[in-house]
Amino acid sequence: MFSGRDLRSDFPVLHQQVNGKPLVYLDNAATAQKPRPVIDALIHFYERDNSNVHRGLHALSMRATQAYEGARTRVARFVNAADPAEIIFTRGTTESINLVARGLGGRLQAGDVILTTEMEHHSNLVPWQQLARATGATLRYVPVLGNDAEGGLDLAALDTLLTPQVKVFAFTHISNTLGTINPAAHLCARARAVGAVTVIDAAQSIGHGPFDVRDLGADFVAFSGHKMCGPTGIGVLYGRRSLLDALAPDETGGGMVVSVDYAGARWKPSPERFEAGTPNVADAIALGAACDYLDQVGRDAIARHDQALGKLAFEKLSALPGIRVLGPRGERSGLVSFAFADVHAHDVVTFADEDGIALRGGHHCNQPLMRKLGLASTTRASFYLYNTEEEIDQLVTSLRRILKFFGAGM
Ligand code: 7TS
Repeated sequence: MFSGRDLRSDFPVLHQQVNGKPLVYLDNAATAQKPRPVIDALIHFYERDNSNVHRGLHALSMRATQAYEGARTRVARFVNAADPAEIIFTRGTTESINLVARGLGGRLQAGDVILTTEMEHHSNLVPWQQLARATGATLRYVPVLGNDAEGGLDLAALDTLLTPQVKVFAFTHISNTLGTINPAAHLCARARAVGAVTVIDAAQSIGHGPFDVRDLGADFVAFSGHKMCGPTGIGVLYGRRSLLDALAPDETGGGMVVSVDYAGARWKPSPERFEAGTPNVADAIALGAACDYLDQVGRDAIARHDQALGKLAFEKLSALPGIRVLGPRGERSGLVSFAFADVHAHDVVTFADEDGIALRGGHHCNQPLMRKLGLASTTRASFYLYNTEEEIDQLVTSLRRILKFFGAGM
């Protein structure tokens, strides 16, 4: 096991003052900070190897191509994919989910069902709404258990919801608002039993613990590089090879065709089929460096560390007056959302910022869930490998100052 404190020297951005206080960065569910090896990988590429990939026979192009395809192989190993061709580079989770949703369009029709859950981020919700609208399919939701219950999915409801009409089951692995860890392998197995294709939104889980697409039995998995210590602008769609080869490409153009004439074109197989145009070479390579970094720290250890901080924060925050802390009391991920009866989330974030603490306040792209919970917004603290128990104490101290200022809940 490592201590968050030991890793902080790897992250240059953490060593600064904000509003005259040492930065306490607790907005990791929005985006994670980048360790030196990831920054160095970007610098190295642009200083030494920058060139377009797949098209050149000169030295730089060959080096760039090798590094780019090496990153694909690295990511494949990171998620235990059977074949690097199952890894498609995208801009991030949102683009990955859109790519699957649009690609599956031709296979759905009226009478079919797309199943998702009530706890989805808008990025794993709106694309399915659009697909339902375009195909006449019906969108159904697995309920989230009651207002003050544990914030888990109502698994008993799957008995009636998972019918042979369900063609796609798309669900989040970890809720970015509740901190719930969904039983992804179980959900994939249940979906498979009725012949439904599974799409896992792994945005909040991928960098926070071990992740094995084959153990999970997942058909498609979407994630973002920037939430796992990698750069922004790069993400991944994992797809089971047989499914990818049957998926229609979303974008067409250079690099994804075998041959073109004035009458039409023929597609290459995956992954090129889904990567039209010049890809995001540098960020893909730096994502490979992020995989190296996380594996070097140890993903089991990261999971234990992040979940321990999530649990501790849940306990300490629950003791504050007038607070409602969302999500499961037991096992939970390393993030905690909360709402005060008398203080608006945006005021909490602004006050915490004065103390050098970065939080997030709002609906977290979970508007339907917020409405169901009877809330307009929450404040969220989200932890990662460089965070410490002392930072949770600093958060609690700051929150007490805020409550005192507003004379709230005292
Ligand atoms: N799915 C989940 C579960 C997420 O938490 C997010 C981003 C996305 C999808 C979209 O990822 P993107 O990289 O394509 O934007 N979540 C958040 C958040 O909670 N606060 O800011 C972004």
